[in-house]
Amino acid sequence: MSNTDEKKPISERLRGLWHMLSGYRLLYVGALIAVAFAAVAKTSSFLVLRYMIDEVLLRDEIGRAVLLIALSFIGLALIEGFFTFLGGRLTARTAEGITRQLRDQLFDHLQRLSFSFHSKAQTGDLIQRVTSDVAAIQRFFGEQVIELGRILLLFGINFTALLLLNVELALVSVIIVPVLSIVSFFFFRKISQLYEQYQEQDARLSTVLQENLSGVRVVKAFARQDYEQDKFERENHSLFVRGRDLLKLHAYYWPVTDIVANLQIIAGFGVGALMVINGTITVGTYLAYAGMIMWIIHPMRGLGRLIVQASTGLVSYQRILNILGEPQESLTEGSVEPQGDVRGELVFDHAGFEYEEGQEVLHDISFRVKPGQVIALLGSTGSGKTTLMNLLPRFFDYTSGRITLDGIDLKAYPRKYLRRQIGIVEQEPFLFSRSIRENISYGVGRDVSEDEVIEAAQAAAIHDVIETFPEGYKTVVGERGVTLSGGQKQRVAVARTLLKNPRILLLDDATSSVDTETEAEIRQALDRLMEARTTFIIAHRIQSVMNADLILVLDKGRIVQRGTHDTLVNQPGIYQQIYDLQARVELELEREIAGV
Ligand code: DUT
Ligand code: MG
Repeated sequence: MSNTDEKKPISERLRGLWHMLSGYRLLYVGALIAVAFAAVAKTSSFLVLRYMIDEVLLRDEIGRAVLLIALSFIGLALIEGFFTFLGGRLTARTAEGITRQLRDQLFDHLQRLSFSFHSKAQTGDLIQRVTSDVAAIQRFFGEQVIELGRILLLFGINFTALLLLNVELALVSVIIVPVLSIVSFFFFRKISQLYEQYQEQDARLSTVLQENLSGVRVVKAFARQDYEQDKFERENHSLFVRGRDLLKLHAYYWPVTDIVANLQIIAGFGVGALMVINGTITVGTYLAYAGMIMWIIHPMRGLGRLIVQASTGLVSYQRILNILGEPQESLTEGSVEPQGDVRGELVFDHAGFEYEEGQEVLHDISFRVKPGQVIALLGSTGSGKTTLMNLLPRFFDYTSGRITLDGIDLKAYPRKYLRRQIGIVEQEPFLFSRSIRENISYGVGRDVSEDEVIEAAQAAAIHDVIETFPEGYKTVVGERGVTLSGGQKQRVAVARTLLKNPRILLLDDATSSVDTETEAEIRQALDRLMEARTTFIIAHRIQSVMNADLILVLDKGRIVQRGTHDTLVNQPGIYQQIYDLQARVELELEREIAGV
């Protein structure tokens, strides 16, 4: 995702974060107000303290006043406690709410990103952004911002109160603030940087883990556990180093600021004591000042700490923003508003396609398909068969020439409409860890009855297999349920497509992982499926393609031969070679079986 990892200036990120609060702003402002009340209550208790000492104790007017003062102390403590509690509740509500909102938004966005984004993005990295980066945002709003508000308020209120008591004292007690600010700023920049590296490394580790788990069969098959373990340990160690560096920096920061802050407090106490001796201030003022200076300096120390912590939130926000900034592919946009179903007439007119600019993988593809015809694509691996098919549902858009469907440019159709009209049985079908029934009825877009599901499964020659499972159609696939073989998965995928009943059918090697006998069964199902539908079929066995209306032989992204089986067999070229090869193998097999 490095291509999009540009950085927005901090002011813009802050504005973005403010925007993120939408829907919760009132609640959040309420939280801040509550925190302000709590801070005012705290400062007031220092003023009550001063009043008590100067006006009551020193003047021997005890009695009723003491009771009042005691009551006001208790009252202020209660008020502070209540508002602190209220502030906490409101903050938690906001933080939970916006992180839920953010996670939804991210998931939604990820669902709508293009094929090309997902084929390049690393799953582990994406998962990390939806989980750990969102958690950092949650801390940002749930703890850091509110704490920041509290600290600023405490500072502002106490400083104002001090100014009212004695201007000189007030100024003395903030003399250190510029120094603390500079130190904090320096650490803030450094820590942001380190944290960013930490998060990147964390993402790398997730990717290694995720890839390793997804590819666990390959790892085992090649006995590469040691290699993978080394790789993981290397990345893990690197994460450790970064985490350690981060902590080290924190470890420098705290003592430095602690020392500076404590010096300030001692100096403040000293100056205040001198003023009492000189008679500039009263003892009550001094005691109130002693309490308040704590609430001026501690916030300043905390401020640095918080700004540093909040910088992690800003980094995470940037990482999330980079995903949200990826263009979505519109599902509904299109210059035509098609009604009903397509007929399925396709024209490729010198069409070409490139995944990366300047590297064309399909060149000059021209052919016509009438509605209901069957087109077979044949060619060696990497020749562009899947790529050609992927142009039809607009997983990718062709980059040169033209493709029309029913006479209208393919790019004019909304993707959602096209994808409803087109059914795909993929090369490696994916099943969700849900029940078989749900997998078959996935994406049909309407309620389907049990009978329909069974009918589709029967047609796809998988019904009998499902019946043998302990819970039949309710059996959950994968992880906690049964594991299906490659061929069984393909047949479930065929059933799913049958049920969807699309006008155009794309079969990408739909029978690659089944034996010849099952293939014959599936082919019957497919033949039924192909009736009256425009069908593209990719297959490696001549038998699967020989009945096609048009066979296209691809080589390195070009059509090198075209025609029906009868013409192609009699033409020197790739098709004839494949045919000869397969016919010979079959003949030999027959001979062997016959025992000749
Ligand atoms: N290619 C990419 N990016 C992709 C997919 C494929 O650059 O996301 C390249 C790889 C290959 C060419 O495009 O050089 C055609 O790939 P395709 O998957 O279309 O080949 P195929 O004919 O379907 O091969 P196979 O029979 O192995 O499925
Ligand atoms: Mg392919």
